[in-house]
Amino acid sequence: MGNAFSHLFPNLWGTRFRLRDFDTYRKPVPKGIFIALVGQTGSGMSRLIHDATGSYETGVSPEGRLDSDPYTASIQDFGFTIPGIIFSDFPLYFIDTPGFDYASTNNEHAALLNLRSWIRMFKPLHTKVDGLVFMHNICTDELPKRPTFLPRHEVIEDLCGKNNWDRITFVSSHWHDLEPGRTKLKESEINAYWAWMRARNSKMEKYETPSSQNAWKILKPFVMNAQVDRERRLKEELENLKIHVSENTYQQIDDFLDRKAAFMKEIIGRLGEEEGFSMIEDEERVYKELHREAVLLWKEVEKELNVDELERWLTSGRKEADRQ
Ligand SMILES: Nc1nc2c(ncn2[C@@H]2O[C@H](COP(=O)(O)OP(=O)(O)OP(=O)(O)O)[C@@H](O)[C@H]2O)c(=O)[nH]1
Ligand SMILES: [Mg+2]
Repeated sequence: MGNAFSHLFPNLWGTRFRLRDFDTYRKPVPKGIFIALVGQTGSGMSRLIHDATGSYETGVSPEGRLDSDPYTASIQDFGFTIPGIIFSDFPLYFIDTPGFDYASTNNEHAALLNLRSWIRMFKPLHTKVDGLVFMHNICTDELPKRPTFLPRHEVIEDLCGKNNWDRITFVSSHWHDLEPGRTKLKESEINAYWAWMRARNSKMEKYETPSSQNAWKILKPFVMNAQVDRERRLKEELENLKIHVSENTYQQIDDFLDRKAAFMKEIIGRLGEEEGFSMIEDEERVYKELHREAVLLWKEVEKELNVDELERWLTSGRKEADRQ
């Protein structure tokens, strides 16, 4: 399956950053959709990314490797888009983190702190994750030894935004390796560990058998919610623009936003389903048409905003400086 998928999803790329690349990296224009994963070593964080994207580049640890050092050595992100869709329309990043071993200084709380530092350092200011997967290998016996998970409020708020507990999902894996008859026990262990989070609308999911379909079942709600958030932000920007453009242009953009959002949601809804990763002919046609329409609309907006002189005035200094 893996190899076949690699053909289908060529659009995955990884990034490692050195501090001197920092400034160039802080400027990416499209706001991303970020899904981060934390968990115990070997719980299957990298594997989940691999299953969703169909790429081995995510560095999944070899089958059968047990609890030694984390296979993923440093926090790393992977940009992924759907073939045929431009990245700014589906700017998804997976953030893979090294697993912890539940030692006193290397546990779930430390992993969240490290993730927060990494995002502060390498992502645009105020970046929040749209999804945080808390991965756990159900075959280990760690949970009963742990107190109920009670995160530090300010860390979660920095990572996910205020009161966004529903952006965090507890995902249990390796169910197919569990000895028969232990399911109920394991479920009650999870319920106890995640009780405080559950009371705040955080979900729990089982990653039953690793597959693209099951991976997306878990990830899709994050992406869908991120898309809905994005629509809200776009409408807000449009409202700000309203008094500066004609009623006709405003209406056209409003209508365009609705149509493009509906299109994106349909595409996202198919992720992980059979043939869900390539656009069908009809979709390709609609997507190209939307793109064409957008370019024309934007030209109209620029014309109506009438900022030619201002643009020249404000950018000429910069251009002079660039030349020197
Ligand atoms: N996700 C997942 N992985 C499984 C399952 N069953 C077996 N695996 C294997 O478990 C291993 C998990 O490895 P990784 O995903 O690399 O581990 P990790 O969570 O990224 O942890 P690190 O080693 O700290 O990077 C892989 O060899 C998987 O193939 C399962 O049900 N779910
Ligand atoms: Mg890993």
